Amino acid sequence: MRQAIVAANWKMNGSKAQVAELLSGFKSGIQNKAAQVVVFSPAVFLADVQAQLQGSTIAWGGQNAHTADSGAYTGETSLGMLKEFGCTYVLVGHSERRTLFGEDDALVAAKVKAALDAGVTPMLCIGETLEQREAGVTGDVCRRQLQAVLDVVGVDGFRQLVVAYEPVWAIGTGKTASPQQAQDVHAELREFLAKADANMAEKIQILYGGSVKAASAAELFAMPDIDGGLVGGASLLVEEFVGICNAAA
Ligand code: G2H
Repeated sequence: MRQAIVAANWKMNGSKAQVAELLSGFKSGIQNKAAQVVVFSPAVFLADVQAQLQGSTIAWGGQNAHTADSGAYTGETSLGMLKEFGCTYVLVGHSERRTLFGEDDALVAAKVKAALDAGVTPMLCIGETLEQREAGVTGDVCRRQLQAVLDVVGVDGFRQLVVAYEPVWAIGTGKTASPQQAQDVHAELREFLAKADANMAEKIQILYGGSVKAASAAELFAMPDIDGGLVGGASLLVEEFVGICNAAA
């Protein structure tokens, strides 16, 4: 039995006041004790997040981290810094990082390894573009993205990470993959991972991301291979995100 995870990815949104309002709403509204809730905050708000979530059941993390411990990397954040602010998770390989910031499979794999070495759980994001889906290569693209990480961190690494399948065409577009479309890919990914290790594949949490809303969450989460969600836009609205969290089994 895999524990559901529902994660908020605030992306580059929010203010100190909004962070306080969202977190207070999450803390009072989320009734679901079965799911692990995680908040991915912009780095500058992590001190606020830590102060407000410490002692609660909600975990938090950074949206990105550098592979190096420290050094001349202007604008970057290290895993040690994230840990100092209580982060237990880090997002790696989000499609916005891959597309807008040129992160390729090799860098994503290096970041996953650095996170594992630092004892921070990576949430590894993968997914195909619309062009790739229409060309019928969704499975190939996702398998390639997983294999690149598997080559570096191996089965043992995969025992300690979470995968988020986020079809790029569904991100922030309002187009959600249908529960069956998402389930088909999740099942395919688990099958692929089972070739490396059946036990790891059975246990690994694979979340769905891409315009998840309170109204669509229950149906998505009811699918056998969908273990929760990574939520962007709807995580900036208390009622929506609380509804999504409470829909997770
Ligand atoms: C996908 C998702 C969160 P949204 O990027 O990672 O965002 O729910 O806005 O599509």
